[in-house]
Amino acid sequence: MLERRSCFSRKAAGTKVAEQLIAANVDTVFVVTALNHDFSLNRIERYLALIREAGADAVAVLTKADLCDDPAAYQCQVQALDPLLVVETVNGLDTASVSALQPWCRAGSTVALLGSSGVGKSTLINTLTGQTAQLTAEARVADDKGRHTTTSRTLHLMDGGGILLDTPGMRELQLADCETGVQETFADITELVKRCRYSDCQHQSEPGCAVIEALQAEQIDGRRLANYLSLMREQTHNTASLAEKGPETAPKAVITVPCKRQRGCVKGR
Ligand SMILES: Nc1nc2c(ncn2[C@@H]2O[C@H](COP(=O)(O)OP(=O)(O)OP(=O)(O)O)[C@@H](O)[C@H]2O)c(=O)[nH]1
Ligand SMILES: [Mg+2]
Ligand SMILES: [Zn+2]
Repeated sequence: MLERRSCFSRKAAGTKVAEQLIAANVDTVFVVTALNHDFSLNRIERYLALIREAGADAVAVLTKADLCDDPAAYQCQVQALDPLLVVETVNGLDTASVSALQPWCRAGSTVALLGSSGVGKSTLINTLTGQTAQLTAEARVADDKGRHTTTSRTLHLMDGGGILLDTPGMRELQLADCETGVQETFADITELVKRCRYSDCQHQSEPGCAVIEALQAEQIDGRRLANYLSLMREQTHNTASLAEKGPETAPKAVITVPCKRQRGCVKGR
């Protein structure tokens, strides 16, 4: 068995307290979002936190550009989350459009596609591999929600040697043990937090809170701050629940994960 370089997990869906592995040894994750009702900056930030924690690179892939009136406006909104994030806007059904994603799919690279049901993950796999191995199905007309067509994770080899991992659309992606990932995703807010007067500041109404000052000065966005606070609370809560459950019930496979971000660092999970 190969040593894991990167590892994705989430808190298992529902009320169950357990960590669920999603994928390992992934180099890049395409965060697939459709330019329709599915579009959510909060959800993209949630995925980015998970990916940064796992030590993989993220590419935001905005699909269904052909059905959207103003794809560039959405692209700007996603780019504003992080100036260094690669954001690609594509028509997943069109080979020329999807070729923008080829640089991440080189020989020896593994790319996982994550995103809600119906956003076009399997469609991208089919177009990138030039095959029709993956079943796809139309989303509901009323709200663009997918039909959970893909039900298992599968690997697909590209002619050039890249490997693509198709995954079922996730209904729920709860973060656990993801503090560093959240901090990296919200690097602007993390910098402000360091300047708060009290080290245990909750950024609600404390005096000398640099975060609230920045919000009032309109240097940070209210939506982004609310999502940061909510993801931090969620991951702290889930991490505590998993720890309470004890190591004997945790899946054996996730006990130690070598962390790619810092060579030689072994992150206990
Ligand atoms: N017009 C257009 N349709 C697309 C695009 N990408 C995907 N679709 C269509 O959207 C529907 C859903 O695509 P899928 O590839 O099945 O979505 P998925 O993300 O794999 O969904 P699950 O397997 O349920 O998680 C299909 O009818 C696709 O043909 C796109 O960029 N443009
Ligand atoms: Mg699918
Ligand atoms: Zn504060």
